[in-house]
Amino acid sequence: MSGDSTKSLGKGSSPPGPVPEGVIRLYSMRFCPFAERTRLVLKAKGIRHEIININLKNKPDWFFKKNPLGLVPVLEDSKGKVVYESVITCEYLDEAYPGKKLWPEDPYEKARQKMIFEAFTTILANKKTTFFGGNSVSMTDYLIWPWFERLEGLEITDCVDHTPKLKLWIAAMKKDPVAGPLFLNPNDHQHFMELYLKNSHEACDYGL
Ligand SMILES: N[C@@H](CCC(=O)N[C@@H](CS)C(=O)NCC(=O)O)C(=O)O
Repeated sequence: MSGDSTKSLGKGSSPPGPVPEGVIRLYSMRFCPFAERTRLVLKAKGIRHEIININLKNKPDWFFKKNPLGLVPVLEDSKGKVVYESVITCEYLDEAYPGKKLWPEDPYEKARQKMIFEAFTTILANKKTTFFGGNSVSMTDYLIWPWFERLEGLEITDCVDHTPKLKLWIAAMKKDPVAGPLFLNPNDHQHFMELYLKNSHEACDYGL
């Protein structure tokens, strides 16, 4: 019932039971770039988690109790604490869990990376390191990556033809041990989008 590639729960489904102790639950959707941010951070930090996919074209009524906005991603822990909004979920996981810190501890360095995140396209031209936060992958990279991952599926890779630094960053992200394995086949993205735009109830489960 839980996992990256499980069928989504839709209208009429029973709400899942309580979250087991020591595990955090993510309500997600396989093709959602916002939820992918949270999945990247969960994996990068090695946090024990389970995933429940939601059929966003046929949402279960109980899902609105988790997030009144009806959007994924949503985190829920065994005490019933719920966190939604992708950037907030990522920051929460980074702060609440041990392991590699994806935002720098130093307040100024953290502010600097957040400025990069807010204005990454302009800053990119002056970037001297492989990743946005320096020479190793960090939160900024994970927050931005899901949109670049979708360029192939959207057949708009030529939009980075004139930005060689961005192309190098894309190549480096594909090799990242966290982002690389989550890379979704561009054809799957395309078929998902076609179905999603038709409001098909099958969209979120494309390929399963
Ligand atoms: N600002 C939200 C956006 C999340 C979002 O738009 N998620 C989409 C899926 S990619 C969603 O849940 N859509 C369902 C809907 O619009 O009803 C965040 O950053 O978490």
